[in-house]
Amino acid sequence: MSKKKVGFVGIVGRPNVGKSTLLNYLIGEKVAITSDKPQTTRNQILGIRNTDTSQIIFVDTPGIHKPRHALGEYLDEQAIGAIKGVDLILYMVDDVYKPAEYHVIKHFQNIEAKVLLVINKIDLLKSRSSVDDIIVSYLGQYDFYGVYPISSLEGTHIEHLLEDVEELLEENEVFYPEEQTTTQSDFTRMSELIREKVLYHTQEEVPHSVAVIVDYAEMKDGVYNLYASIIVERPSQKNILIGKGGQMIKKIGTDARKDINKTLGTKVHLELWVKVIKNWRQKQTNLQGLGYE
Ligand SMILES: Nc1nc2c(ncn2[C@@H]2O[C@H](COP(=O)(O)OP(=O)(O)OP(=O)(O)O)[C@@H](O)[C@H]2O)c(=O)[nH]1
Ligand SMILES: [Mg+2]
Repeated sequence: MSKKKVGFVGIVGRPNVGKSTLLNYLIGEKVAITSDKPQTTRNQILGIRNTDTSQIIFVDTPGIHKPRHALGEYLDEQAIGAIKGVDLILYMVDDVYKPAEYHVIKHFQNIEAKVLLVINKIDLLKSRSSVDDIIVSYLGQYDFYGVYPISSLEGTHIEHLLEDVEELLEENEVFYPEEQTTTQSDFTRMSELIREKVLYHTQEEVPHSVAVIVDYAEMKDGVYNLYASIIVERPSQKNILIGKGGQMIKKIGTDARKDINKTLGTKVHLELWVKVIKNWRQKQTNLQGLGYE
């Protein structure tokens, strides 16, 4: 097997800066779900990008924040674990330096991997000077290898970032078959797509209180039958998710089915149940079995 530039590249930063949007752009498909609400990503998600000259494994991570419950602690552990385990780090921000960024930057001490500062969402900035303001605000915070203003949504300046990433990786045998784009199981991907629709359709505490598990799936007469549970923390949240006359759960199901159909390339029949596990996010023991272990 021929050697290529190969390595693991972590995408880390505060919640909602656009890490998963970048991952999806780099891989060319929806590997990770995204939303306008913070703490969307809950596990490390590997996206594999193959080119003629490289195999780069991007590791998307949960946004680093101050945890308020066992799930929050789990999220930070996932992100910090990635910082310690990768060959290169993309540290993503979308605004000028604020003290909360220190909770990310402090984990860059005593690591060997180079850290590239990626300034995302430049499509939202009004003028060139605001990028400069962001760059200046990060001066002295850490010895970054380079600074890369990009837009993950529009794909702006990402080629330049990729050139430098490839340059910095070492030659090696590839880790994964070239057609593989992620290491997530189909069940995980499908439950995540369902959770994405919950995030899209609900507000305030509800999106954060939701976990999704696939209970059962089978292929029958060319149709993929999928049975999944949406777990919430309180009966009132269950009522919101079901909605008046079942309207909300129907909307979530219809949207999820379309995405799952696109991912699997087969007809899908989806049935959703809503269940309450009281305050599941608070307890370590409840996280296990819901995909967070
Ligand atoms: N305008 C604009 N919006 C963006 C860009 N990148 C991401 N977004 C939006 O920012 C929001 C957050 O994006 P995500 O990719 O889910 O952010 P994240 O950093 O993965 O968030 P967590 O998983 O919660 O840590 C979504 O509404 C995205 O559409 C960008 O370059 N420009
Ligand atoms: Mg994310």
